Amino acid sequence: MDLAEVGAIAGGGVRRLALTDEDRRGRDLFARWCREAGCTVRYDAVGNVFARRAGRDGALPPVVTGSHLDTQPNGGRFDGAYGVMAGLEVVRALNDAGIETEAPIEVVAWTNEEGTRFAPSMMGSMAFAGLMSLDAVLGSRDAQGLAFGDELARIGYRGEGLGGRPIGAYFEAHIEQGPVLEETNHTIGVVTGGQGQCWYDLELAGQAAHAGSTPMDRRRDALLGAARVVEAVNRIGTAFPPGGVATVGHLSVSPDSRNVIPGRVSMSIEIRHPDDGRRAAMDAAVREAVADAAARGSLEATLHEVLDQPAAPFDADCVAAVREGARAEGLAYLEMVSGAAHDAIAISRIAPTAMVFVPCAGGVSHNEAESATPADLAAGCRVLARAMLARAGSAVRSGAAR
Ligand code: HGY
Ligand code: MN
Ligand code: MN
Repeated sequence: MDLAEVGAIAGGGVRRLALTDEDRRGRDLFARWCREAGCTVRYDAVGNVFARRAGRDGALPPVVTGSHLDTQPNGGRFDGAYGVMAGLEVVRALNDAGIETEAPIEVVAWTNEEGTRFAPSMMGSMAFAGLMSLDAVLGSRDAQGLAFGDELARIGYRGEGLGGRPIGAYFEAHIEQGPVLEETNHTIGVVTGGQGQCWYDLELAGQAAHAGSTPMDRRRDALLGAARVVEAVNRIGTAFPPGGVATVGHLSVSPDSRNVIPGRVSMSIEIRHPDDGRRAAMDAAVREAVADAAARGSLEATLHEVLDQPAAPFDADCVAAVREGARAEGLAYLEMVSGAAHDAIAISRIAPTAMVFVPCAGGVSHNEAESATPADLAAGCRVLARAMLARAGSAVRSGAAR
């Protein structure tokens, strides 16, 4: 809740867009708390922040946990922040219990998971995993044309080095951001993997013209074409059950004047599906719908694929560690694939990975009203701690408080 004060907005939400001053303040607060908990803190070439708690054998690959501190423009207090705070809480609990682990523990805050200011999402974790080049990350620009690298330097988090080191296991705690756990009365989601997704930027170009004097059959209306694409994307999202979803979340019109026929539209399209074959069929359907809308409206369409991310099955042993943790805590749990994307999906390409979900009210997220109960959040944190200790190996320091 103290972290949620950083970038707090009306409606109980948080706005900490990646690499803004609010993001910097959230990072600074997290780093301070980690140092106070005895961790060493460093950050890499794309600003991923790693807080390291020494283990008995520093040569062992660390067991890592974390998530992200950046949010959507209308973000909630828990998306990302929960996983980072849960990791910090595990460190604090180990300190209080006098538990020393064999392998080091690291808590990470990945840069720009949301991809809302700088697209695509999960840039920090993808760069760490070697799935996106450092140049591509540093060179990406926001809607104002500001470069990622300059903004990262401006907030003081442009460090050295990037990835290239082994991770023993990665666990991420996160709110489900969907309705399943709450509706089925389960406290813990044992996440077995993440669905695949494609992100696109679409530019539709027609002709700006006078709204009053241009006959209806002489128009090349870019917004009419965009409306047809929005309708088609929604239809495609419902045509590939179970699991398919498709969304247009961003759309801007030019010249955006009430008495000018829109000459240009730029818009986002995203599709997701747990099965890569079905997602490929959705991709083909999107391309066909765009071509149809362009032909019908005599428009030029430029479709640019921003992200093509396959489905990611998680590591069976790590999933088992989460499942055993839920059982040991006597918590009702449900095995599920994540609908939302997470840094764990990128990290699962290079390290054994699993996630712990807890319910959120009404399944609502990416919304100021996002909320979760302290009891559920604490339960998820205990399951996270058990899963991490199962992989890190632990011993109570002699003479320490039990
Ligand atoms: O888009 C996602 O799934 C994530 O919340 N950034
Ligand atoms: Mn998230
Ligand atoms: Mn999110």
